Amino acid sequence: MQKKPRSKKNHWIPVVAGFLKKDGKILVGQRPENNSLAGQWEFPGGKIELGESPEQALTRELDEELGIEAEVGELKMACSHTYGDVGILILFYEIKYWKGEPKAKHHMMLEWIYPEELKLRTIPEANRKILDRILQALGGTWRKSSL
Ligand code: DGT
Repeated sequence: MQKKPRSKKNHWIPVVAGFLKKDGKILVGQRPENNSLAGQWEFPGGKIELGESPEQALTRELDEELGIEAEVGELKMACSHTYGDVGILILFYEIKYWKGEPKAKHHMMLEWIYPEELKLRTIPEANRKILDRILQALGGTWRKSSL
């Protein structure tokens, strides 16, 4: 039987992102200009490259984007989303420990914000639609903000 040609549509890209916490706040970065979703606030991370495990990919991304040596913790949640023809599968990991101070090597700006503040920011649709779950995943030990 002849194999169907592979459609270029709906290919899926695996992405990893990290929840870095400090003093009840979470680290977010503003996506750079000349990039997809420019200006939107995201969790640091990026695409998994061929041959990498998700943990290796996130360790590399956090080094490239923030200049830190991170220990990738627990997988907190996963979600999928499609932007037009492209699908992304995002794995969100907790990052409890790292060496170095995060610097904006890739983002326009980095900010530590109370999780609730995510509601007021422009964030990727992939994250917006699961914001309740994200806030829940970030919950528990978080200090309540006044927002
Ligand atoms: P590159 O090398 O320019 O393709 O960039 P990478 O590998 O740093 O990856 P990036 O950040 O452009 O791709 C991640 C994709 O996942 C992008 O379509 C945006 C989407 N995304 C949705 N929510 C998030 C999030 O919270 N963090 C990150 N990093 N990406 C997110």
